[in-house]
Amino acid sequence: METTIQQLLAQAQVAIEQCGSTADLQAVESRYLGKKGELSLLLRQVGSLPPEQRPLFGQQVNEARAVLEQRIAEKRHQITQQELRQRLEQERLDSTLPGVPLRPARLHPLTLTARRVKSALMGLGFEFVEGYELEQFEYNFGALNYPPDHPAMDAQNSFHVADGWLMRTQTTSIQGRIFEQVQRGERQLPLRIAIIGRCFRYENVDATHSHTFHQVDAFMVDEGVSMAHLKGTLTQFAQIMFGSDVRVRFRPDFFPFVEPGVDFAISWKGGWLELGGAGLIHPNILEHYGIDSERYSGFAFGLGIERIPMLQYGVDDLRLFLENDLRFLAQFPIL
Ligand code: FA5
Repeated sequence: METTIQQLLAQAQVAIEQCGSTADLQAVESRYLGKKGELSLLLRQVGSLPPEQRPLFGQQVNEARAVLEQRIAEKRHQITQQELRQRLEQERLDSTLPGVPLRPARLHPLTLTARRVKSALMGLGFEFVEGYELEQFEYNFGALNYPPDHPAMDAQNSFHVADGWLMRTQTTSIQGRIFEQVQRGERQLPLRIAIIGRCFRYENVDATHSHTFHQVDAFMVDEGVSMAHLKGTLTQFAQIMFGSDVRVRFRPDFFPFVEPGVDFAISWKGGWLELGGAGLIHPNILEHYGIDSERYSGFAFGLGIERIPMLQYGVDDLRLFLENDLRFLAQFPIL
């Protein structure tokens, strides 16, 4: 019997030694030490021994079990260490690989321009307000003294969205909303209001026209406001934006909401460059909102934002500002 125990022990130790994984070891453990394992079977034979041999036999089997348990524990520790080393080796991160370069973030040139325009006009005392891109026909045209079916509206072909609603074609559409606030007593005269925002026109896209573009509009209403104030303000504005030696030129033009109406240009590289439209707010509009046009008058001007960086950076196609090609955008200063 003793030899059987010794044989079994030797056999089990060889099996343990040969294990290459924790799964192998698990199998060997249950084969020798499990409830129905070899050692348990051996122990069951105790009944067939003469009584005086039984205690010794039991003791030997238990000793063998203790030896195997210890051996298995050692082997398990050895295998898990080995498996861990293997995984660490396989999953090793190669920190010498070059990373993906990060571009420094920068603002879009139109955003930069809009911020400059805003700070220039705020410096001249204008308050900035927000308007609506989806606007009522009434504010975009009607409130601005366009007679019904007047051809001036054709110059601003519109995206009509629903009956009475369109995508605003000009930021001048804010005027009626502000005058209503005056009428309701929510705002007091005098006014110095400005707005920057997207405008939309249904027109053929080319190097200087897009279906979507940006405008800035500014207007002032007070006692005794004249073309002199308009010219002074526009000259100051143009000098802040383009340089202190820039001059402003007016030429007669027609917009239903101003009288007189002009287009204005700035002196640029020996010539004149047209920037936008302007004039004195039509008395009809002031009267329509209950503002006494004998006592109060106002000026208004509006221009396209895209024009400004086009001039400044010598960009000859406005579409480049709207396509978001990083090769183009990355050429502008970060701030
Ligand atoms: C107006 O929109 C008037 N609201 C301007 C105004 C305001 C006049 C206040 C008088 C008093 P106009 O349609 O000319 O006017 O447009 C003004 C500027 O917007 C143009 O000079 C141009 O710079 C820009 N603009 C107009 N249409 C487009 C377009 N399709 N794409 C890009 N810029 C445009």
